[in-house]
Amino acid sequence: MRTGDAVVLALLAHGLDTIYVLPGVHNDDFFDALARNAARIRTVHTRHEQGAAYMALGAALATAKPQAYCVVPGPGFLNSAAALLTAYGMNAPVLALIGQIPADAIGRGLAHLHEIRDQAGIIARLVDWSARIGGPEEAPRLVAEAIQAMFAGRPGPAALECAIDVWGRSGAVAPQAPLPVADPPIDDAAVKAAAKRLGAAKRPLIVAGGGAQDAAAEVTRLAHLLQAPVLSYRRGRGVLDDRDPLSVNLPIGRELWGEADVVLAVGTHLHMPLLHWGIDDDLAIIRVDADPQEPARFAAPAVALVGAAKPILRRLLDVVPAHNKRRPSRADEMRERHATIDKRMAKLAPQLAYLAAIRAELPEDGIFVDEVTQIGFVSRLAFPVYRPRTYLSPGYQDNLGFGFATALGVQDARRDVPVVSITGDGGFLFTANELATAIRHRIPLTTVLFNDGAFGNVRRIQEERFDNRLIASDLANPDFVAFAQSFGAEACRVTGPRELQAVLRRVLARREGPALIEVPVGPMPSPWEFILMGRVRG
Ligand SMILES: Cc1ncc(C[n+]2csc(CCOP(=O)(O)OP(=O)(O)O)c2C)c(N)n1
Ligand SMILES: [Mg+2]
Repeated sequence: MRTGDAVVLALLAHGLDTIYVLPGVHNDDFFDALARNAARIRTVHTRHEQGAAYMALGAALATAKPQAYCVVPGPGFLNSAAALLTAYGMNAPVLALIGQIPADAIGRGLAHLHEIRDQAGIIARLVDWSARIGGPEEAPRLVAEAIQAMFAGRPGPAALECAIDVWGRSGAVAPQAPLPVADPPIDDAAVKAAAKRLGAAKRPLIVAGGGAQDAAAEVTRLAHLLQAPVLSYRRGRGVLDDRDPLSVNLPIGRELWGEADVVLAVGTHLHMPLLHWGIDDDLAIIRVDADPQEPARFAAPAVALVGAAKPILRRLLDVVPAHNKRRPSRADEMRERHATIDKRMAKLAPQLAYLAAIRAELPEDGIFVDEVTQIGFVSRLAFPVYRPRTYLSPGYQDNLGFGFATALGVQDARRDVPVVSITGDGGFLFTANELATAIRHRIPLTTVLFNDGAFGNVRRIQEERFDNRLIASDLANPDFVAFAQSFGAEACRVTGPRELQAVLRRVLARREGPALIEVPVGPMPSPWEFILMGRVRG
């Protein structure tokens, strides 16, 4: 069997049924294997490697399953790098298959097509696990090890290189079953210590991050048992249903952080609380994290529990009741806190009205894909999310251009539910070329583009902090409706939230192909006072 076929079979053996790609001569033999296996693995080709990698990222986020992309070496790999970096930051199981120059020329500087110095070294800085496939006999094991590594400890991307002359090489191939991923043993003494602290806590708070997405039921039960509010911001949204009064946003979470005696942090860097809000000796922090390095990175926690959140929280749920007392409901208190913050946040009315229009039409299991835009920033604080994995935000990379292409991957992998991508005029043109991909592969994504003719966020900062000295923040835009229509997409322009809602209703009911709704907007009120907030303790 040839190396390319061995890799395809190994992907199939791990449940992958789609690969996001941009072809080129280095990978021709692999693509021929994809062609000969087209009945079993779907090949989705994009118009830029960035798009392929973001689509794999979106598919991985939407499904919680491994997803793969394949690109040529050098420029192709570098074009995909922003998305690969984001996959790392989001702990997403993305497998990068990256071509290489002829095997015996690697590292010799002979000016081969797409040659790049130390590609393996660059890759190794971007992912935690990478290797080069040396021949067909190695392929099944390396794919299995890559995918095992993607789920072991802190999940994340992995990469495999393969040289141009290796993809087509033949050899004996033995099939390899997926390798198990063992959860680390749960530290029972630490569970007991955590349960005691939580049970005795007067003002407990739970902070849920992206690592809590697969433990929604457990977080919800703990929250109710402890009457502990659950703070989520970007990647933790949807872990607790926002219709539950215990679900709180960043400004309320900060108030509660200032008052808390015990915090249970699940699958989160705790970046905002630890770095901005402060800690002191009156606050005991319990960390649950898949990454053994994470809990003590900033300051040693009172208790650290290392492993996937779900089994650890299950064990905690077994033990907490013995140490807990019956607690009066905090629902009324939380409703009051919500009401107070909502009154302050009413100054964000323009963003809130558009978000309400989208929420009204996006079904409960529909998926909202965030982007670095005025509407996006407010969505993180105020877009109601009802289920895990239905609100996808780029996390700490917060990279412009994430939204549209990632959402295409989400909608491609979850064709059963509607997906809405929001974007600014700035972010959209990072990957707008992928409208061609959406048409070619009939991906029925709905995109709402808020056009203020500017890198609006940058522009407002220049107005407010730099005495209105505007630089590099105004944009010359195409006619977005004509632009989208020229690809064959459905497109229209709406004025105001009511019209947006009406059009969304029609578009989401049909979902035959990609649709773009342009919303011309003016400058929007700043959300930053609700995001970057000062110390409350320590
Ligand atoms: C990859 C990347 N480059 C640059 C930035 C800096 N940046 C943050 S917001 C922004 C402007 C966004 O403009 P637009 O998409 O139109 O959204 P708006 O703020 O106008 O709503 C820029 C350039 C970034 N976050 N990521
Ligand atoms: Mg803009």
